[in-house]
Amino acid sequence: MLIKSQQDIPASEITDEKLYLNRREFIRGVSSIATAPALVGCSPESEGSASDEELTPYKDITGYCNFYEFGTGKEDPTRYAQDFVTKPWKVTIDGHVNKPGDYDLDDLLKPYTMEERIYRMRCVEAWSMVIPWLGFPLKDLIARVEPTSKANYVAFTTLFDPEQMPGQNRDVLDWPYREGLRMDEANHPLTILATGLYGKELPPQNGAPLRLVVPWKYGFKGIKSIVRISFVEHQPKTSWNMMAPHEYGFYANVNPEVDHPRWSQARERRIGEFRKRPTLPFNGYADEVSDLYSGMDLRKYY
Ligand SMILES: Nc1nc2c(c(=O)[nH]1)N[C@H]1C(S)=C(S)[C@@H](COP(=O)(O)O)O[C@H]1N2
Ligand SMILES: [Mo]
Repeated sequence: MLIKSQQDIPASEITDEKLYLNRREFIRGVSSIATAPALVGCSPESEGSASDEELTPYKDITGYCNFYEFGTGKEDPTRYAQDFVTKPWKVTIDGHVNKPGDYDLDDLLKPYTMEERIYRMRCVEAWSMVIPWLGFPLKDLIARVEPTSKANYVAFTTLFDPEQMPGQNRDVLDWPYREGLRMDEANHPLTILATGLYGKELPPQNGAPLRLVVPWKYGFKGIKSIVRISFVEHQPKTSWNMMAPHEYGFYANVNPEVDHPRWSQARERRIGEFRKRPTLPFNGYADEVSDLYSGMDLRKYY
């Protein structure tokens, strides 16, 4: 089996954006396109209902970002994150696990081939995109580090380095950025740790070298540039919830019926489209994830 680290993906294996954008080719031309590891249909991209939707162009995904460590404007991260150092990168695993430690990112990626890392997912906030991520299921990492029965939640922390991340010198959020998931959410196969998009390494503005993607939740759950993953007993604090608890809950499941206090969440603008479209419950992933919340009042647990 061919095993490659993130660092040494040869240019010949990096799939061309045009190829990704052409969905018909995606479905039909499989065997004729030698340089397309993207065409294997075994990852959740083929299960999730995003599989037949047009992909958002690379320049929009990488040019319109939220990453307050590099400024609060949507174009700031693209401008100011370019020199962010992402290699080498270690992730500290701690808390209630049998195998805590500092794990090297390259080592975490070793089990997967390029094609195994492709996930095509919808991501939504007030705007939405369809993104061909590269990543691997968080549940694989969880299995590897062996959480104990006390681990009810997973807490994530972004790097704290105000010299490299000038936004951390300002009080816009309580740094470092923090996020969390309940253990069953973290173990869901649609929850991934992303390391790239469009067959390329993640650009710094999108959270290089390692960020969370939970496609049925609002964008702010997708914490970027993760340096610590902690297995904890109690529900961890999360950045936007600490900042504005009435506006941003811990769960943050996409829910068109629960408005943000300052705006409706019933419709979204797909980047590249003019007319807004209705937002779907759980961002269209209800069949896959709604069981996680059976019996919960989703107005209370927003
Ligand atoms: N560390 C960190 N992670 C973060 C943010 C941030 O400011 N800092 N912003 C969040 C928000 S509000 C959104 S909408 C998404 C945006 O991801 P994208 O820029 O890759 O589309 O990242 C999330 N992850
Ligand atoms: Mo956001």
